[in-house]
Amino acid sequence: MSMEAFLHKKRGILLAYDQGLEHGPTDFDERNVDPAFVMNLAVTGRFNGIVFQKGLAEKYYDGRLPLVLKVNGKTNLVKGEPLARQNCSVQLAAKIGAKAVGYTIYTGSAHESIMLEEFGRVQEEAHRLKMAAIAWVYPRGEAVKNDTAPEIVAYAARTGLEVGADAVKIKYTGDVESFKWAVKSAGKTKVFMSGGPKAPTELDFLKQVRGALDAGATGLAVGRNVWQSSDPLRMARALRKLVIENRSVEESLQA
Ligand code: FBP
Repeated sequence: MSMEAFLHKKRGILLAYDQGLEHGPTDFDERNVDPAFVMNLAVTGRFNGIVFQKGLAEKYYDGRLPLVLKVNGKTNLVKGEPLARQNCSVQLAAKIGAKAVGYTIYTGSAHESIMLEEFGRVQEEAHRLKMAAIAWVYPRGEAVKNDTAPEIVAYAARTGLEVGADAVKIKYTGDVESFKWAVKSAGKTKVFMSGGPKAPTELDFLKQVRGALDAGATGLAVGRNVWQSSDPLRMARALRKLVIENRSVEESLQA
């Protein structure tokens, strides 16, 4: 399946907003705790897609931009080897109007086989229903010492290709050269950089994104660095210039 619905000029920026489940409301403030605020931001900020869990999709998604429905997830209250099981059917995702399903696989976890098996079923069902399947591949658990080490990130990227993901969401390694190898390892599976916690400055974050793009990434899926910004629309504009219009970091920062 193609990621076409989420791309403009072959690039895409997804606004991720599943952190309420993954981290809890501690990520939020008075404004961005409201899913309606983020839904509007996704539209006015001209994102190429929004990522919701089922509950938010059912209550707040209004069809104004393409939806990625995340069909598994977990809280951060459970410690130990991570496992996130499916919590929404692919059929329901289709009914809500999603153009893709998202699923996190924690490779390296003692439970990775459960997620690999489940993703296999989710991917087949998604393709049967003409939706893309996006894998968040996050190496994690006791066996993974450094989840941004170049060989670990490249392994995550390759895992996305091997398991049939149309796009794989991975962390940035920190430099263009090593991320190039990750993108190459992903083959025809499109690479989206994962945003991560809010960077110290906008400049820092945009430099990371520029690096990922220069290495061949298709785009990014970002949450906190946008909706935790004091001016989320300004950040959205800068990201569009950088990612979609392929401008430099400096040009993108000029509002
Ligand atoms: P951010 O840009 O806020 O990091 O969002 C990307 C994302 O993958 C979310 O989809 C997800 O909720 C979160 O990161 C997972 O974060 P963690 O690394 O703590 O598991």
